[in-house]
Formats: sequence, C-alpha cells, structure tokens
Amino acid sequence: MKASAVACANQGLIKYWGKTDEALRVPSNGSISVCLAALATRTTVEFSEALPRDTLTLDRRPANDPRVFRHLDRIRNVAGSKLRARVASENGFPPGVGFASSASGFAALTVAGTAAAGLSLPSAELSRLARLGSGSASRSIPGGFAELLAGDDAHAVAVRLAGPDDLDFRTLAVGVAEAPKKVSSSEGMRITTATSPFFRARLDYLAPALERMRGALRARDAVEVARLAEVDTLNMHATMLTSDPPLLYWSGATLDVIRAVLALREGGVAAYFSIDAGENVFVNCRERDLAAAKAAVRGVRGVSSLVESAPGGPARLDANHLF
Ligand code: 2P0
Repeated sequence: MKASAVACANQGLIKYWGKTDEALRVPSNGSISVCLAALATRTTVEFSEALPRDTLTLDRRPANDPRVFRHLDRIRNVAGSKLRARVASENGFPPGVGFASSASGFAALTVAGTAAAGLSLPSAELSRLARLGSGSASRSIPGGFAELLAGDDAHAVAVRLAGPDDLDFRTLAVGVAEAPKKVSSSEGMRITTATSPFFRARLDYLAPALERMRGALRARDAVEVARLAEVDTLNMHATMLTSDPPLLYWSGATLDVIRAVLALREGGVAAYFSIDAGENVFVNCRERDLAAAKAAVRGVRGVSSLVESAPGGPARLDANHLF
C-alpha cells in the first residue's frame, strides 16, 4: 500500500535541549514550538512484497540514512508487518537554505508510513512515534503552536496550544549557514546535559517559562510570544556555551543578524530573534512588521537566504504521491 504526507518544520519557542532517555528520545523538559508553513516536507511510502529491501531517496537522490530505516522498523513493529518499503522525501523549500529539518521529515515519514502500513493511529500515538525518530518531529504532528509534554515514553507527546491562524505571528527564516552544523543536536544535548553547570538552572527556569509562554498563546499575544522565545534562546545557548567542550553554534553572521534585530527594536519595531541549534536565525514579529524586519536583515553580510513563513498546520495525508 502507498501513502503520502506533508508536514511542516517547526521552530522551538521554549526549546527542547536534553533527554532523560536517549534510546526513547524522552526529553528532559517540555517544549513549545510553532510550525512553519513555508518549510514543508512531502514524503511517500510504499510497503510491498515485491521490494527486497528498504530504499530511500531524499530530494530525488538515493540516500542511506539508518535513522529512517530504524523508523520504518518501528512502524513495521506496530503494524506487525515484515514488508520492505520504498520511501521518497522532498523538501518544498529552496535547497541550501539551511533549514532542512528532521522535524518535518520524521513527522511526514510517520504519517505516510503508518498509513501505508494500513494503520490508522490517533494524533497522540503518531506524535509519540514521530518523537522516537526525532524529538522535535512530535511537535509537527498537531501543527500550529504545540507543546511536547514532559513525561515518560507514553506521556511525552505533543498537543496543540493554538491553531496556525489564532495569532498574528510571522517568522523570517534567515539563512547564514554554509555547511551542516559540526555537532548534531543529539550529540550536543548529550554534552550539555553531562557537563554544563547551567543545565540544572535551566530546568528550574523552564516550568515558569513554559507557563508564561502558554499564557501568551492563550492571550493571542504574538509580540509576547516572540519576546519570550528570544529570552529562551539566550537561556538555552548559555547552557550550550558553558558545556565542555563548548558548543558555539553561532557564526559572525549570526551575531550580526542579532545586532540588526536589536537595532530594529531600538527603532520601535517589535521584532525578536530566535536561534535553534545552528548558525541560522529566525526573526519573529507580527505581519505588519515583516517588511521592516526583512529590510533590516537583508543587507547583513553573510545572509544567504530569507524565507518568510506563517504558522503551519498539522501533518496530514495528501493524495499527491512522489512516485
Ligand atoms: C527545539 N532543538 O526545541 C530545539 C532547539 C534544537 C535547539 O528540537 O536528538 O533534532 O533528534 O531528538 O529533534 C533539535 O532536536 O533532536 C531541537 P533529536 P532534534 O526545536
């Protein structure tokens, strides 16, 4: 059987950095994100008796990603199937933009793969399964503004806090990265949880920070959501910087974009930066401030791409197959 799905990447607003169980990808803390409609992945999966082994193409090129094949094993386990799969996945955003995301990829793979295996799972179970592929992918299942709950394997699932159209919220994804990051998120989290003296302080800060973010979402206050994401960015990066060895994900261009956003705010524009694990920067603001934000960062040296995005919807099945 064949099925296709589309899922959006997401930006951490209160960010996930650390696990209590690496094999099951159980996060150390709850996290809240916004899906990005402009950064979507489409994936087609077909299980068939005619296939001798699993195969994968990423953006039309043959690929060999053990994490994807392990995820197919998880889906087969749930379905009680031994059939091999053909998988094709394409990112709908420009190549080299630097925002290729395991979140959209594993969310789309989970939704397409389970449907192709004949399963019809509730959203919470899809979210849990996606989390086993990549923690942030769990938040792309419900879409909109979503919280990945802290808890054990059964409870660490993402729930929707607000729909994509509930807030006047826009994101400018500012690409500055030339190459993939040197330390993966999984490896970086391992180093930070084991060595940063600030990690414990971050966990203490997180409960009230999550509550403030939930409150801003309930109030539909896009500027406060953007502000709190900036506060959380610096808090998370403080734990990265104080890891041993240190994790400095920023480049000079990252800092220049930060300074451009701060200058914009001094000029009265309510725009805020947010950075996940990498050099690239998100700028969050209301729609009316997008043009000013774009103008401010476009001229910064080292900026190679700008993609503006509205909040995105849930991961969904789609009738357009890639093969
Ligand atoms: C986030 N990040 O909340 C944070 C901000 C990176 C920094 O979720 O090891 O790629 O596959 O579970 O999902 C990155 O985490 O890590 C992430 P794994 P994932 O968006």
